[in-house]
Amino acid sequence: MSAPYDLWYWPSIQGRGEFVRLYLAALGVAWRDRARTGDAQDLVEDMEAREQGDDFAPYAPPYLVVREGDDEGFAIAQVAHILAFLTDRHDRGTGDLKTDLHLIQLQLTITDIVAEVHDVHHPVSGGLYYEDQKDAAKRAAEAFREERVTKYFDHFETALGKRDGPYVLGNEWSHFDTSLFQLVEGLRYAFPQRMAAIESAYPRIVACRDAVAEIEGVTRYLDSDERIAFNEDGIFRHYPELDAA
Ligand SMILES: N[C@@H](CCC(=O)N[C@@H](CS)C(=O)NCC(=O)O)C(=O)O
Repeated sequence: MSAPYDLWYWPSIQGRGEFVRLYLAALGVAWRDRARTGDAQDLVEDMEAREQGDDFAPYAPPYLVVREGDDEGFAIAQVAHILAFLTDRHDRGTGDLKTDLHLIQLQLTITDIVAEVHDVHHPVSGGLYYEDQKDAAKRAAEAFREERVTKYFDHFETALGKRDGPYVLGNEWSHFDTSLFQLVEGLRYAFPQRMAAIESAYPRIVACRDAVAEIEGVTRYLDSDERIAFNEDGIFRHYPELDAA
């Protein structure tokens, strides 16, 4: 299958790039993972070249580059923005602008919780090692476990209840659903005790996660070598000292 897109993201983690990979997989669209076929230095050099170029450049990965057609060379960053771009290009919009905007609103709320998950293990600064901010991380983890994750989950559970499910739009999956899948997977990895304690209160979220896993392209991707494992360099990290029921 020819690959109409280049995805640029750090090669050794799922990270934020995974939200884009899962949506591309669901769409049945191939991509080249450029820093995996090369290495992280290629990504650094590509970003530097774009920063010096004429176009507005990505601040940080992930970003997607169109490889063919009228838009060849166009580069777009920010997960929620990339997913909205792909939705338009691959005719996955609902045909109703307000609904499409509400889906992006939900996607941006996933961006928010993903940033909070990252800040649990890096509460002082992303520029410091976890080992240098462990005490603050413990406090951040407790607040995340006790208050934040349930507040976000209540919101997503309610959104999923607006239609019949299993997806937020009903029978048709969207970028919100593939990202919710990744959020649940990541949180199960990072906070297994907490997730085991709360999941039964969120049947629609779990049903949506299960339905996404059955989307043909997603199933194929999850079974492939391209889906690398979660690890402690990524956003969803399992530090046992940060988890509790
Ligand atoms: N809001 C952006 C965040 C992008 C981002 O923070 N990327 C991380 C990797 S997951 C990065 O390399 N950040 C470098 C930095 O913030 O200096 C998105 O959703 O794409």
